[in-house]
Amino acid sequence: MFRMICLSAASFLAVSACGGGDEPKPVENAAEEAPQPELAPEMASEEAPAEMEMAEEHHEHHEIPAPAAGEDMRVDFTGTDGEATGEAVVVSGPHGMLMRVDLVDLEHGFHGMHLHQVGDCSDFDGGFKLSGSHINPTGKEHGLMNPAGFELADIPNIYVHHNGHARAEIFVAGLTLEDAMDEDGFAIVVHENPDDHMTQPIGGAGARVACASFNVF
Ligand SMILES: [Cu+2]
Repeated sequence: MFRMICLSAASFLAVSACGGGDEPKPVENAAEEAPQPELAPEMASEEAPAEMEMAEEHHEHHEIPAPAAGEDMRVDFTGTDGEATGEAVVVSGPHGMLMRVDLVDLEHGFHGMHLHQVGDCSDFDGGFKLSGSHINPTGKEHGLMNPAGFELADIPNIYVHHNGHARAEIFVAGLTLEDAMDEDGFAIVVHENPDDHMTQPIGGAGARVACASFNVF
């Protein structure tokens, strides 16, 4: 999983930085060793798809690593078709919770993501309304950039690459996992559009497109 993150982030530039003894020859080195410079791009383009395929295979079989030591909770994201579309793992810390998300099959671009009040993502065909509204114990307005904000539910947007993948590690300051896990749990909800971090009530983020339910049912 770490390898996939590394490959994804590094794209085609610096495969060697990802380490690992079984790596194919780094693209940089291939370019240096090529007898004729004009051959290098060809070699690079031949190697890159193989790397991506291997990364895909790894994704099938490896869980996303927890973001820190400690007891973690991990659940799948559910998409609007009811199928698993990624994974979320959360670890509680003394000042809040640290979470990682790993999503697939989403539309390219930035997407709003929030913590919703209820750990129920069962109504995938009904817009994930059962996950309720945003966690907001301090009674603030929505929006990280709002002078009257923000809700503890509010977190930065995630970015989905052209291949539909998004990965992020996010720290939710002031909200521990124990607090979020009240009697009905909570959910991490991904929205259709970016959150502008200002507009009420959800920053213009639109429909709910993926939902990860944390609960004790
Ligand atoms: Cu939301």
